Amino acid sequence: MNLNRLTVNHIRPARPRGAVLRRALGLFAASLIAGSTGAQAFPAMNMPVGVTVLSHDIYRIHMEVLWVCVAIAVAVFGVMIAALVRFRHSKGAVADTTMTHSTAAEVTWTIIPVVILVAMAIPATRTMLKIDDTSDAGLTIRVTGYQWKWQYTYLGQASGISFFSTLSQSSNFARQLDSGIDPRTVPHYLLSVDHPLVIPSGVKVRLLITSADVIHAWWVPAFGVKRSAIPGFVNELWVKVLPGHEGVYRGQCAALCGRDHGFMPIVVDVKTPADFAKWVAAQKAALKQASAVPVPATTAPNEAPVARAPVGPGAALSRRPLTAQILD
Ligand SMILES: [Cu+2]
Repeated sequence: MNLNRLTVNHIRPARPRGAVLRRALGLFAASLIAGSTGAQAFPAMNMPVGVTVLSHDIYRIHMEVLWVCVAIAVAVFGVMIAALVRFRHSKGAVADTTMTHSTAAEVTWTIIPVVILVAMAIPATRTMLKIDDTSDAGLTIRVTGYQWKWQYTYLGQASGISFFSTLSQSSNFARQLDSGIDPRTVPHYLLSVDHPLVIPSGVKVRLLITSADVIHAWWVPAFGVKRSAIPGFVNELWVKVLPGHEGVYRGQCAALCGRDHGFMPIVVDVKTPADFAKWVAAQKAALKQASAVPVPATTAPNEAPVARAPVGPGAALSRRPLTAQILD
């Protein structure tokens, strides 16, 4: 057998240089087009910035770490691709099978990652300490989770205001089996409540989170924070919505807490400090009026601290004002 002939017959004919270059340029152009589409879609794919001091801090760290990852990827893949191209077999490269150890290489690939990790850990630790620092709060509110609703009790300057926040009637009716109501016609389906939590913007609001039955979790994505509500424990959380971001923000219980876990949304109405002061005054006036009358009359949603009864099957049996329930 003529080995030389066999070898020659199995070698693929070399592609002309021009064809390879054209193909590489085509791939590069395609990646640029994909890149520009990706850049347009990036804000939608990326983590939301949120509206609080903490959410902005968290977003900043997220972006810093992302760019560190991009730089690492570019460096590692760049070296890898360069090595693949430069030392390819077709160019006659021969693998070095003698090198089994390099102290210099090991020191380098240990020190560089350590420096990168420490550089990322410093701002991350600073932000984590800031997240846990609930001192100097301008307003404190106790948040208690129940199966399946939230109770908000204001302390300090707004003390006396306390109400339950339960799934809105429109969502509750639509979610019943065979209700005949198309959920798509219900505004903010399963994300609306009768009495939202009301807080001022530009003020550090401390939330004391606990539970009266099982473990729940208070979570509003736009605030960048989440805390477990655990019976017998008080977890702290703080929120400072940046001025100019007043509005309604929605969240959900983030702990699987039982049958109606999906039906205890969180809605926060962020008002300017002036509007918040007006709201507090209105609530206190309503409280004063309610204390003068033995049985409080039902008032408009969002206006009076009269809680709704629990939501869910059997709710009709206990659909009475909060005051009446406490007196029972
Ligand atoms: Cu829950």
